[in-house]
Amino acid sequence: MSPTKSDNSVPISQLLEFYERMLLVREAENRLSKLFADGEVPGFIHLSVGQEAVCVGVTSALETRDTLASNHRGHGHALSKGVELNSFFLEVMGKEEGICGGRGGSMHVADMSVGMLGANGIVGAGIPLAVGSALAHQVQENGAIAVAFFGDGALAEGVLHESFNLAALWKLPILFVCENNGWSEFSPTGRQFNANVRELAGVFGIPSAFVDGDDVLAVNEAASELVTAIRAGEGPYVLECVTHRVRGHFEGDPQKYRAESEINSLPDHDPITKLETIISKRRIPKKEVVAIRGTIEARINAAVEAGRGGNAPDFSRAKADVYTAVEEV
Ligand SMILES: Cc1ncc(C[n+]2csc(CCOP(=O)(O)OP(=O)(O)O)c2C)c(N)n1
Ligand SMILES: [Mg+2]
Repeated sequence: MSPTKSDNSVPISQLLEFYERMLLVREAENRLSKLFADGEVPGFIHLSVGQEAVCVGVTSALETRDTLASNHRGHGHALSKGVELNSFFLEVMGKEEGICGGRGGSMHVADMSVGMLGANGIVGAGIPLAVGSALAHQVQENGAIAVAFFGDGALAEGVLHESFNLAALWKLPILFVCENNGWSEFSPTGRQFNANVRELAGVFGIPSAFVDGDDVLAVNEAASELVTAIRAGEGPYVLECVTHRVRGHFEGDPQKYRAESEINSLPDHDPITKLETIISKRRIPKKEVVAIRGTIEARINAAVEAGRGGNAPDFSRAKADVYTAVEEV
């Protein structure tokens, strides 16, 4: 992997676009946190606050035709892949008008029209879905690639090892993105996996790269390079992004297992603050940043109102979209 481009070589329009895209994820999740605390979101939610540079950096290197499979911490993956904001809020708030009819909620947001194959509550389970999607792209020769997002908690899952094997064996067009935030629920990574993801990839002959997952420019540069190689037919790659989970494992988690010093150091890693520093060094007028903040806030206010205005799913339709009629033979 070549060294990261200097901040000065990234066009201002691109910096502002990254900023807007990360802010959308951050503010959507901050609002969901409040809605959850107020009882307006059913089920559990897992926020990716602090990890926005990974989803935005990677998806900015993708096209709509590319597909993405996510995990339980998937709001950023969904929004940055292009799931429409109002439909997203309607879904997470459990409403019939949501993108999955309000039946999926936070951990099952999916939208095939933008290549979002779905969030997933089972650790590791999105990975083989992305492998299957990559196989479909290969068979159809459609030029698209698949991306699997997973956390360090998926590293010890057998399904990841099987997925690496098949992807390498069949030279599938897939990028495996490990969001390594050092925690798997309440356990540090080292307590449940005795290697690291790049060593594991190497065993299967899959090349890998490693980036600071709190630096959107570094993530995007690395992802763009790997996506180009994968699209050119080189087969799978692994991208490990080291990042930081700011909130608890789930909303409401008191995080007693985490050292105070670690919690206190989290603001130093904030990817949005880091980008703001770069933006201010480039002398971009502050009013441009303020305008972006205003636009995001207005969009989120509208999405929350849309979510509140939606209807609860009709229980009589609970089995809809689960079974399909089979023709008699
Ligand atoms: C197969 C399976 N085992 C255990 C769980 C319980 N569980 C939910 S999230 C999680 C930790 C996931 O950690 P990681 O993949 O690193 O993602 P992060 O929460 O750090 O984003 C666990 C063990 C589960 N959902 N599925
Ligand atoms: Mg983790």
